[in-house]
Amino acid sequence: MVKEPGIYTREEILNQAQAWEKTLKYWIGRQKDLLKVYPPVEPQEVIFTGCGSSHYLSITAAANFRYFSGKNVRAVPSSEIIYFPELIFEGKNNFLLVAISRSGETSEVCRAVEEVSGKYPIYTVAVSSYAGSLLTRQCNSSLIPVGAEEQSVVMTKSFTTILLLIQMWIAVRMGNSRFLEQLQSLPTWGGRTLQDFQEKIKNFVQSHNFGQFVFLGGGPYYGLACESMLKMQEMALVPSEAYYPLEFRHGPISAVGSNTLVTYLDSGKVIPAEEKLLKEVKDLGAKVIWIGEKIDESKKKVTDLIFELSSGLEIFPRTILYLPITQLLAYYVSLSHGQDPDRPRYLSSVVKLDEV
Ligand code: F1P
Repeated sequence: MVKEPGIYTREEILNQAQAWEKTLKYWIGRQKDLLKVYPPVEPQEVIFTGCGSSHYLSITAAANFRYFSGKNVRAVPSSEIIYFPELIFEGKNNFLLVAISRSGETSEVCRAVEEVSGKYPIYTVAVSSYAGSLLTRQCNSSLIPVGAEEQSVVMTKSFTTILLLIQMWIAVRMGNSRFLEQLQSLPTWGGRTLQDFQEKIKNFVQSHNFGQFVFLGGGPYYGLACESMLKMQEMALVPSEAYYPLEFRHGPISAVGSNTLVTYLDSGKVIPAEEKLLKEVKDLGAKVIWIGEKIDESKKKVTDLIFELSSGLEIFPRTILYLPITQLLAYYVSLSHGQDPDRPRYLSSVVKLDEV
């Protein structure tokens, strides 16, 4: 029987709130175990690492960890840890290295952990959809979500569910009950939103013909803008870029035209220069999608499609709600270009490189 294009990806996007629910339920009952996932000596610096989607996940996870812990935290792609460890670890003590990988088998992330483990004072935590994967065996401890395994090559529900588990870990570790409480309301909200938004995205994509995609997000949303860019590249095989919003004003705006779709992930901070930027790209002929908690009247005038989350959640706990929308956008663009979102060209679900 011929497989329907994109069937796995669609299921994984639409049912991701179930994995959020399972993960929350499992780990809420095991908070003592979450507390144990931490170095015996307080770390001086925290590094998040991964490749591809898991690198973009690291960027957002690092912003969360920084905000709630006040520590020095950064995200570094795993290949940089292998080839430039001196730029990251030299001259400092007691690192916490959080290595993220859906498969737990990607060459660079496993190699990065192996490379630096004996050499520097590092405590390692693996975050993977699969218990027993190579990465989980290499690290001092691990965090495994529930129901985040995927059949599709591209990461969708695994991204949001792993991020949610990391947020739970941060909330428990930092003793932030307000953050933990807000995270627990995500599954109810996620299911409803996806149903409401799916048709809207499909109709919008089917009534336009875009050739260039831009995702803008700042603060904790920058990693999400990057991940949205990657989804578009992987599923639809089209040019796609991500920027901190005002960075787009410094050059990339020159390439905007009537076939450009700009998706703006609004953090909720009042930033008049960003609103002006949206107006400028619209005046240049681009279409603008707005995603955020609640839109101001003035911003409505500079957007073509609005996704109001109305979650009642603060800037960090509502993070994962932005992603199903951009995942569905990439999914429908992929189908409209005659691609199979489940099977991106030249890509496998695990990248194994003999040379690293
Ligand atoms: C990372 C990754 C994904 C990409 C594709 C290939 O995998 O590069 O970002 O979408 O699936 O693998 P992992 O280390 O998270 O398993």
